[in-house]
Amino acid sequence: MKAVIFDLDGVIVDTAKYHYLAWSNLANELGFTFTKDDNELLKGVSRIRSLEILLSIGNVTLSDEEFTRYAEKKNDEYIKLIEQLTPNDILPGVKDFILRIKKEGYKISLGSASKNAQFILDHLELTNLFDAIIDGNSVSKAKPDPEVFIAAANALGVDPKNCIVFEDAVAGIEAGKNAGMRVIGVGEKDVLTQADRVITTFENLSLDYLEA
Ligand code: B16
Ligand code: MG
Repeated sequence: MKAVIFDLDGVIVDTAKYHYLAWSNLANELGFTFTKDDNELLKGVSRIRSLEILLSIGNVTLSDEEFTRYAEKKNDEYIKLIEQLTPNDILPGVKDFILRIKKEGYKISLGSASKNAQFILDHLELTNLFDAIIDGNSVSKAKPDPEVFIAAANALGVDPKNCIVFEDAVAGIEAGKNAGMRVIGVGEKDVLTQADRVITTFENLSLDYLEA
């Protein structure tokens, strides 16, 4: 049996702009500026680790209580923004690609760091297409640890070596390789150097590409 595991943010939909808006508002409140370049460091990274990185950029220390409160505040703002997501926000070619590989007998799973993955998939009306959904609520170790992808392979009952991962983040590509899977990067070749292959879009992506 063969399987394809999809990362969510940056692969199926791009909510990086909403994460950025919520994180930069938080930084402003704490008295520093958080730039778009800084935001690149948070892609594929868990919420808690993201806040740690943000605070180190601003040289800010918080008590545990404040830390939890700010993480919740950021998430509340992010959720308000992603409530507006609709199927029109699915990245070009993704849904068609999923439908084509399912027809070919591939099992499919989500492998995302986000605790909001289910909410996002529901808004995109994609939930029913997945045989398994593994997200930030089901795992404890963040990418580049392979836990999320191994859990996806286990949920599908597919050997990791027969799984192909689609990922947009450097940490996620490392996680896929650490899981013993083939990894296709979604984005720029010079950034995603550890991927077995890199694509820029799912539009007109041939299924032969998966077999090669
Ligand atoms: P949440 P992915 C990741 O999703 C995002 O890339 C990353 O920017 C975000 O911090 C992380 O989810 C956690 O998200 O706050 O919603 O739990 O790319 O792994 O699908
Ligand atoms: Mg991602």
